[in-house]
Amino acid sequence: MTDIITEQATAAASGATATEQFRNKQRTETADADTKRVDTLVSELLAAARYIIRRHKVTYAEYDALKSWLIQVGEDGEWPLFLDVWLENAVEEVASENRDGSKGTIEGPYYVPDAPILPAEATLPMRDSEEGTPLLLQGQVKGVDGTPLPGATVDIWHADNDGYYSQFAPGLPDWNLRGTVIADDQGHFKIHTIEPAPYQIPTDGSCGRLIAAAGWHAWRPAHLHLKVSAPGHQLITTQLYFQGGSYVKDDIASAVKPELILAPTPVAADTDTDTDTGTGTDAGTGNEVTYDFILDKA
Ligand code: MBD
Ligand code: FE
Repeated sequence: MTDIITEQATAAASGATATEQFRNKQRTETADADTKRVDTLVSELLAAARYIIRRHKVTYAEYDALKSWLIQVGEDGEWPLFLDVWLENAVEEVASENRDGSKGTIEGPYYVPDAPILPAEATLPMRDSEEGTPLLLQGQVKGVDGTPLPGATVDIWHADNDGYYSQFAPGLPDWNLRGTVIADDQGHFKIHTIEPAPYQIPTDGSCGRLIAAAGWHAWRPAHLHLKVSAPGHQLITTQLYFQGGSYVKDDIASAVKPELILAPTPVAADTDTDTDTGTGTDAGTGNEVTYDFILDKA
C-alpha cells in the first residue's frame, strides 16, 4: 500500500474477510452428517435444478456461463455474501418459527465476535470525524413475561454513513461502530451511535455481476445489526431499520419485518436558559428511539 493511493473497497477484499470470519465461527450445534438427511436435501436441490433446466430449455452456453460464474464466486470469496443475501432469510424463518419473543432476522456476513465491552450507557467506538446523524438507541431486555433480565448483553454492529463496515472495507479502525454493551441490572441499555447509510452489494464482484445481469438493484436499507442475549434465555440475532428509509420495502436480502422498523424522533433540546449562546448544547443532537428486546427462555 502506498501513502498516496487511497485503497478502494473491493468485492474480493471484503469477501476474503467474510470467508475467514465464517471459517472461524463456532456454531453451538454442528450439522449432523446423517446420510439420509444429506441424500434428501441434496437430491431435492438437484431435482429442482434439473426441472428448471428442462422447463426453460437451458443451453450449453448458459450452462457454461453458470459454471464460470460459480467458479468466480469462490475466487471472489463471495459465497458468504451470496448465501446470506439470497437464502439466509428462509433458514432464519424456519429457525425462529416457535419463538414468542422479539423478531429476529438474518445475521449477514459482517459480524465479528469479541467487539469491545461497553457499559450500559455507551458511545460506540467511532472516529473523531465520524459523519452521520447521531442516534441514541435505548431500551430494556426482558423475558416473555415482562421480567427485566439482569446480565443481558447487546452486541451491535453497523455500517457507517457511507455504507461501509469496519474490517470489511479499508481505512476504518477495526472496531468502528461495533460494541458489546452490557445492560444494567434491570436490562436497560443506552447506545449512542450514528445512523448508518443503506448498504450496496459490491458492484465489482460476482454478486454484483449477477445483480446487473438480472436487472436488479444492489441495495439493503440502512440497518443496525444486533445479537441480544441473557443468561437462561435464547439469543436473538436481529436487525433494526428506519421508517421511510430507502429500500425498506425492497431489501435485496428480504430481511425486513414490520416489527423491526424504528421511527426515531429528534432528541429534545436542553431546557437550560442559555438557548442563544451557540455552544451547541441546546440544539437537538440527532435522533433517539426506544426499542425493547423480549427473549424466549432457553
Ligand atoms: C449486509 O450488510 C447484510 O446485512 C447482509 C444480510 C448481506 C450483505 C450485507
Ligand atoms: Fe448489514
